[in-house]
Amino acid sequence: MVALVCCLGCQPEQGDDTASQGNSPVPASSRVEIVDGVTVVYFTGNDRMRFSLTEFTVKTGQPVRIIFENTGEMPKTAMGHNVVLLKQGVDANAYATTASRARDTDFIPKSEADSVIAHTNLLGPGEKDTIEFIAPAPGDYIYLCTFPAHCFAGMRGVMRVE
Ligand SMILES: [Cu+2]
Repeated sequence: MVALVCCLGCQPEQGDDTASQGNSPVPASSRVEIVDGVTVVYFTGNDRMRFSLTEFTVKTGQPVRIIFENTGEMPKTAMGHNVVLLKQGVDANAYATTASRARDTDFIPKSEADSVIAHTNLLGPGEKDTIEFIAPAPGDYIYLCTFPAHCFAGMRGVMRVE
């Protein structure tokens, strides 16, 4: 699911560290914008095990599209990244621990499928994936990378639903 974005005007520019939007709280390497009623969220992960966006806000009941890109250079087997958005109340640390053992399924444990709202594929350098879902009930929802140890190194964020 990589090809949905090009026709909607939401494709981020390359080398977009210069694309700062003044006082916007969203870092330059990330975007949160509404396109045709869809909240489009773009952010990246890198070799330093960081998401470029660790908090964003959406409106309940509205469609959300997350476009996630691995902008690192290290091989996927050493530094793969994904985005897993958890349901409310799920223990992110426990989920991450279970997920770290699920190498056969790219660190998405089938046994914990009920804990997940949506997730991207595990991405190697330069890869991008898109997920879409309807924003759930108001509240805070954790997203994390489930590659072993990445969540604990800080590769996580919060989606706030209003
Ligand atoms: Cu990661």
